Amino acid sequence: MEMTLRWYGSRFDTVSLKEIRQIPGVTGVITTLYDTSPGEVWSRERIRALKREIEEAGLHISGIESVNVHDSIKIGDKDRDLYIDHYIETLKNLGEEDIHLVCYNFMPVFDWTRTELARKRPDGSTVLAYNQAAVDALKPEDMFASISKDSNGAVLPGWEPERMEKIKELFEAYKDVDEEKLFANLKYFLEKIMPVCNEYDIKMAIHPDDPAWSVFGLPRIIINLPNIKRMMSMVDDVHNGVTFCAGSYGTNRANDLPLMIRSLKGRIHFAHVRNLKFNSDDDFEEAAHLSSDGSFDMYEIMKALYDIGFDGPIRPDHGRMIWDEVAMPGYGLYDRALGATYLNGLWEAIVKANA
Ligand SMILES: [Mn+2]
Repeated sequence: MEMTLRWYGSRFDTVSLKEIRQIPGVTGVITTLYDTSPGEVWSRERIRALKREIEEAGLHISGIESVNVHDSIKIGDKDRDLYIDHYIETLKNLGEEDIHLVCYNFMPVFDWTRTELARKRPDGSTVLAYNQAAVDALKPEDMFASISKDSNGAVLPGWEPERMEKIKELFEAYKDVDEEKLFANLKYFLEKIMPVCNEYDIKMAIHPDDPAWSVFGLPRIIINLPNIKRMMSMVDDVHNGVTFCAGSYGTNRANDLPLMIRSLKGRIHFAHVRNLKFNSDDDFEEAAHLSSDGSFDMYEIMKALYDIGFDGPIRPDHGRMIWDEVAMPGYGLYDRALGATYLNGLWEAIVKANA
């Protein structure tokens, strides 16, 4: 595996490449062109400039998170072929620049959903949290307003204000899209992009829905092992794989994370590893990466990745806000650096114990 950190680009991220370069064991970044909209073609010039900036800092691009999928593709409306063509063009340009991993998601309307961005934990750190009763009490159009006040001024991925302004229209556009339709639209998309993925050896790694169940009555399909297996078998190509996000699949306590990892051997192209602390089945908060701070056994998760021979990029995921850092919620430097170091320590111990 290669340890990486997510980076939103110098215009958007409070963390610098220099700081990332100084986290022991972190050699790559997972990045994006954060100011592009879903459906826009990424130019080779911009990809090359991003690549150069990262390489000049002594790092490299380990993958893209994300190239977002336009709503027309998820809805399956009349414009989808146009946006799929744009997506293919972007993949081609990434491939030409020697980039071979793309994370994306297929969640309708909302990206990840949380009800609090700064819940205080006993140690005084603040974390993202989710409470089902709080979601049930909200209208979807109020969701954005309810969390944006805690965003430290950052634009949250998937929660861009211009997108949220159109939320009622988006709900209307998705009204006939059920789980079966969403699966069919995902299949259509994957079949169209697989040729370019094969040509340039680009591994597509779908990110799970977070939380891993339906929110506001919208269909959610990338939520558990049977659904992932269905997704992989409906377009059976090694380039059609997954981002194994422990914190997202782990929101549903019925998901056995190490077992899922072992069942997905060869198709996990990217891993997000983080911990959650459950207060009940319907209320969880993001914890430090350390096993004892949350509800997951992080050793077992890393051991499962080791056992399947995982050799892709891995990254610590959302961190707590600690030491008075002000950053995009979940994406400060300090706690993610601690997370990377802890995960590297687990990995070293596993490698040596199995030598
Ligand atoms: Mn994730």
